[in-house]
Amino acid sequence: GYSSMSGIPGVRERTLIAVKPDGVHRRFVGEIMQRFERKGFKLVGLKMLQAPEELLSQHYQDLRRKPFYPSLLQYMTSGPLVVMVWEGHNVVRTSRVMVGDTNPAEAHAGTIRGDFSIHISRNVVHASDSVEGAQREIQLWFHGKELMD
Ligand code: IDP
Ligand code: MG
Repeated sequence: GYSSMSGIPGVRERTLIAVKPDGVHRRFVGEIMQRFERKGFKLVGLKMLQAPEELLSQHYQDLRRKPFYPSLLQYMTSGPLVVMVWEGHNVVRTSRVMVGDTNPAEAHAGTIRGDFSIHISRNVVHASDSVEGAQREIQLWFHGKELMD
């Protein structure tokens, strides 16, 4: 049965997906969640919040010296986020494929960014880019108790 899948290495992998303020404003929360559910991943954490700047500065710690960093923080604090943790086999890598290239102009049709965005500064969704990065981000955005087993 399905439960035996949890014995396969990597099957309990988790990633952080966030619908960014433009995605929430444009009513894409349901569409994005549906794509992950239909793909076969399991939702194990979910919250909606106005992100504190301090949290975002930790989330995007590697981008602090980029020229677009101030506008990125402005964008990410411009409205509420819907932050999720999804679990399943290879979820980190597969969700990056589902989300598409950072630059929507390069993102293929059929990906979230390819289908719903046109500019890198308003690219609708966040997805962790490595298993280690995902673990760091999940700890940043969720308490252990907020995640379902
Ligand atoms: P990712 O979201 O695909 O992982 P990162 O390089 O980690 O891409 O950048 C984080 C976010 O910063 C992007 O999703 C996008 O919102 C923003 N960003 C990245 N590069 C640029 C840029 O050149 N101009 C404006 N915003 C950018
Ligand atoms: Mg990134």
